[in-house]
Amino acid sequence: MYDVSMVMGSVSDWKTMVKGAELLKELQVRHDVRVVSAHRTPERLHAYATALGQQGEKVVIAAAGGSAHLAGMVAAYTCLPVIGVPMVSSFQDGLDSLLSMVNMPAGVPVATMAVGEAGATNAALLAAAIVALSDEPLKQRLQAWRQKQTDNVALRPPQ
Ligand code: RP5
Repeated sequence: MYDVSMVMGSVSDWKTMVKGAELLKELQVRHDVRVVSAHRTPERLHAYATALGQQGEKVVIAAAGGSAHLAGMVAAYTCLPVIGVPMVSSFQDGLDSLLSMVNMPAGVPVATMAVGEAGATNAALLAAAIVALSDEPLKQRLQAWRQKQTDNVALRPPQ
């Protein structure tokens, strides 16, 4: 059983998404990681998206770059919250990924994060926050993580 399903369009996205996966692990969020390409493996996409929820998944994190259709296509199949992470691409540092992913038609939502590693990190935190709505121990772990982050911000730069 998993609370979060992470899916990415290519193995090449893993170098970015591993940041989010590591954070989910640190927060002890049960998660699964898959590679599904909207264009190269359309049948795998259909099988993956229509099975969502069967393993207890509550949230999906979907990462893709370029045309970045994966998150939107997953969202087309499921009413679970879908958090999209646009990948850095060879064109304008991933601005194409961001604009494609964020520009969903009304009626099929994707919560799109920042491009790249910041997006991967925030997707994990947002997914954890959604799961924590019905998981008090996770809520406390998330609050502790945020407090530690706050405590680690130096008052001044090193001299
Ligand atoms: C997208 O195309 C993937 O999500 C990846 O970000 C990008 C490039 O994929 P590869 O050519 O590296 O497999 O579908």
